[in-house]
Amino acid sequence: MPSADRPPADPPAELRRAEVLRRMWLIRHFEEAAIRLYGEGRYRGSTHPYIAQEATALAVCAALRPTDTVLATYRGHGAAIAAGCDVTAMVAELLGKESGLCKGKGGSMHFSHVGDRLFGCNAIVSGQIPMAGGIALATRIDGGDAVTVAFFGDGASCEGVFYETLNMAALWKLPLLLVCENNEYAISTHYTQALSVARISDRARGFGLPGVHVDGCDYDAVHDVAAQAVERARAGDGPTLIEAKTVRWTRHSAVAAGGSSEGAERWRETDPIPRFTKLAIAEGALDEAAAERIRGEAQAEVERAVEAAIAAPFPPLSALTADVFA
Ligand SMILES: Cc1ncc(C[n+]2csc(CCOP(=O)(O)OP(=O)(O)O)c2C)c(N)n1
Repeated sequence: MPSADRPPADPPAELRRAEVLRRMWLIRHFEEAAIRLYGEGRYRGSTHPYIAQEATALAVCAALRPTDTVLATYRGHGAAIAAGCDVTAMVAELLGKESGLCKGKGGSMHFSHVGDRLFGCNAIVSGQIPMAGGIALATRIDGGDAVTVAFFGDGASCEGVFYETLNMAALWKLPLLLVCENNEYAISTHYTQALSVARISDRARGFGLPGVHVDGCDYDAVHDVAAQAVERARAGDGPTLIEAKTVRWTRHSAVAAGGSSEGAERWRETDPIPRFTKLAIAEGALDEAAAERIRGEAQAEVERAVEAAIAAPFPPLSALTADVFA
């Protein structure tokens, strides 16, 4: 058949509007459950919601292949879902259960599942940036074509290892995407109080790599920028710094305050989910009933995961030193 007569090819599942919306709601409802379970005292430590930032991780990960690698922060539940991790195992991990993503030994801030290309979430601010550089270097040395993505915050972009990684990754043209999620605050410090330049993406210029600023709540815009950066990295042309501008959820974590209380609900103005839903409906990909059905199904999936996690056993004492390396 001549190409003009051929029906357009179906986009891959992760790019279809219904599937993207489903994953957005999975992240949103997962985070709501994480906050609730924390409030009920079902796990300790802290939890850092990815609410309001869902579009960024989903759009970046949709530009990747299954063999690529993702690293994220303690605010990493969204990246884990975007990377393909199982929601039931994620809730179990929150609660420290044996069926958890890391057999209950990682908790909210350390989700990791190599089988789903998630090479770890890190509680050390910026810790994953040089790790991602190292993985990208290993790929280069091994002659592979995988791309590594590191998600991190605006605060992390002020740490020394960020600059060291930019320098070496640009010098060696490593297959790396540095995705800075500028949600405006590092706990209580607004980024304008911490940056010597107007935009985090401006910092790329000093290292000789592209720096791109994008609206992190605009799924399609982030996907376009990420797809170009992935192509560049895979072609051997080196890293890209992407600044995805978002607005942080109400506060830094389920525990701590931080940020201005009068601006606490400002994230609702840039919330990517209603925006994406509106777009999908306007395009005719969904109608309102379908969008609501998708939301309800995602919520039900999370609630089933919560019930399973609560009922699941804790690891036995004999597992205490298993998977521990010294
Ligand atoms: C090396 C290090 N310094 C300080 C902290 C304490 N800390 C935890 S989160 C955080 C703020 C980081 O903000 P940002 O990078 O903007 O990410 P966000 O939490 O906004 O996603 C700080 C300072 C830490 N965990 N690690």
